[in-house]
Amino acid sequence: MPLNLTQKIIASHRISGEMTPGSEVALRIDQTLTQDATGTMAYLQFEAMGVPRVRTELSVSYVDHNTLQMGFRNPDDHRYLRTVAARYGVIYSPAGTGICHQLHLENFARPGRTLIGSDSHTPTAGGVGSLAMGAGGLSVALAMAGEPYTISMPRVVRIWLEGQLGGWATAKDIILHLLGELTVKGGVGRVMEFAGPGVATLTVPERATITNMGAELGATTSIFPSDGQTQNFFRAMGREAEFELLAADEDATYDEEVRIDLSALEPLVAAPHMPDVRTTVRELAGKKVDQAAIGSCTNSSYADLKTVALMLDRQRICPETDLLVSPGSKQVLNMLAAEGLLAPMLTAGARLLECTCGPCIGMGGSPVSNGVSVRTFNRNFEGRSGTQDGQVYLASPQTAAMCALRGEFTDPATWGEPPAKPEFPADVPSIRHLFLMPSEDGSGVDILRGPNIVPLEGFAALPVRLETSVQLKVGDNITTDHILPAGPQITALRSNIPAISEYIYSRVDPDFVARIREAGGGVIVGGENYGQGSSREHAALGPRHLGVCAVIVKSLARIHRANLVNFGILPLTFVNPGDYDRIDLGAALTLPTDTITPGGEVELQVAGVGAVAVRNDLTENELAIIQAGGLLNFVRTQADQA
Ligand code: MIC
Ligand code: SF4
Repeated sequence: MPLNLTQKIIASHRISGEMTPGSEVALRIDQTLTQDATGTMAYLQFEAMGVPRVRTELSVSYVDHNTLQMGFRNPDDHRYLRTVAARYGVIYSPAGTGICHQLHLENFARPGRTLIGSDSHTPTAGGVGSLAMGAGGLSVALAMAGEPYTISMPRVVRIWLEGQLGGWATAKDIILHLLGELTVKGGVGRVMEFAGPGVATLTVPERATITNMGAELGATTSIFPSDGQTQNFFRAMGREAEFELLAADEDATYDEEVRIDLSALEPLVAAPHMPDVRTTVRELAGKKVDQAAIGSCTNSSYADLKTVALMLDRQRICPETDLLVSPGSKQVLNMLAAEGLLAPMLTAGARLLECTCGPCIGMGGSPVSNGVSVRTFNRNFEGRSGTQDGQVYLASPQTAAMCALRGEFTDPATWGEPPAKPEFPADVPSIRHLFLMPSEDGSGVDILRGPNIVPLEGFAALPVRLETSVQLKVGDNITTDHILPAGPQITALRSNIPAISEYIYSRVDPDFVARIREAGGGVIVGGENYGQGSSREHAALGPRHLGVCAVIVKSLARIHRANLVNFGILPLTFVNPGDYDRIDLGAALTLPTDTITPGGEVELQVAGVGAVAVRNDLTENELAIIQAGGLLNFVRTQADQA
């Protein structure tokens, strides 16, 4: 049977399960990646598994999020990550080397391999034909221990690209267009597989911009074939031996199709506060811009920044506009330096930041009060920039650079000729020597922990009957940034669950933590696409620590749903979405958990309302995990039984 690209990789890694959409499939995982903000938990969990060494082909630990080092916490975490990596056979990328997804693409991602990463933008590696998925830290820890990763077999959407980008339209505009068409939940349960004659016109860094931001569609992942463009990229990265051709079979079939005519695209923007609020740059002409920020795992490649440098050459940015530039990796930075491309940016007035996530999660670089910030990033959730009333617009590097030059959005018709698309120089400087490669035997390595690293707590099994109450009611599209805000103070507590739990929902309802403590636990009621965004399992661990036993919502985002299961929280959905309106904050409810069956319906009894039907989409295994009080308990019990 002819297979599409997604099915090919799944078929070659499938340990169990059927390839029919919605069935549970367990996959062998070749590669894993972690970053520091989620990695400390992932390695603490890995340690708890008692496995002597990682069992993957390749595992990398990147430090790119928590690099501000205001006090001992982050540096202590980095030291822990460095030593735990050396002990268990993980490659370590020190702070400042680059952003995990950019580095992984440049150095390790391979066509046809499976990759899971404790970061939602892991699909970036789909730009070279990897089947790369974001996951919670515990799922990544299990994959490092050699366990399969289970997904619900996605529907495969063929994104058929025709024509060629023209004028100032860029790869970023392709994904902003798609987000406008499909919305932030349009990709849930789906893989976006790119095909068609337009594919060959896009370079790997352009493809990676698209697969990166496919995460904002809620997609399981996004993937491009591996072709001549991919080969050029591997050659430039000095790893042509790792290249292989990979494409869908000629007559492959797909579950859905979306067609995009690249020639019809123009520069686009996602307006505050969701990546799918699509509008054109043209329509915003005249809007004052206080800040432009160029970088993040979406748009920090050599080609992106060289284009910006060429646009800024011999110009002066608007004195009222702040311009921040963060290269994606030291390789990018070195290439810019070698070609004399930093001077034009700096002389024009840009501020050069470290090769890290930086302003993307509010680690510095926050805009002024109520300020308009045009960012080349992938998320513009309210408050994520660190300025609660900041107005963040997502756009291409070209659009952001032009906004910095002019101090406002302007019609691209007035921008003149765009610079030619940059090609890699003949000699791309390698930075691979900066990675700390683990030695064959790490058993003698001392793992060093600071006081901020608090060992994992144990969680109790699910009681057979829950007598509880609604402790929070929220609306649609709640992001993990709503559940657990980012920023330097809070993110520094990622390895300390009791401390970070104090911030759960702090920006949505500052009384939530005190209220649920007082009540001794409770449930959260929410709307559509609950938990979209980040893979941070702290958004499940924190609520679990506070006694959240179930979330009852209209629909759930994939990674957050998996994290809820991993930590023993019941993810339930309303059978009749209208029931959402009947349940109020504070309502007492009972849930007979012993009557829950995989994929079945049960009735909650809600005081003052009566019976409310809820369903679950849990597999037998997932239900057993929740009943055990979470995946770690479940795995331990299984190991004891074996
Ligand atoms: C993000 O972009 O939101 C993050 C910060 O990279 C998260 C991971 C985290 O919260 O540590 C993600 O995308 O998964
Ligand atoms: Fe880092 Fe931002 Fe990318 Fe998340 S989205 S990995 S914070 S650069």
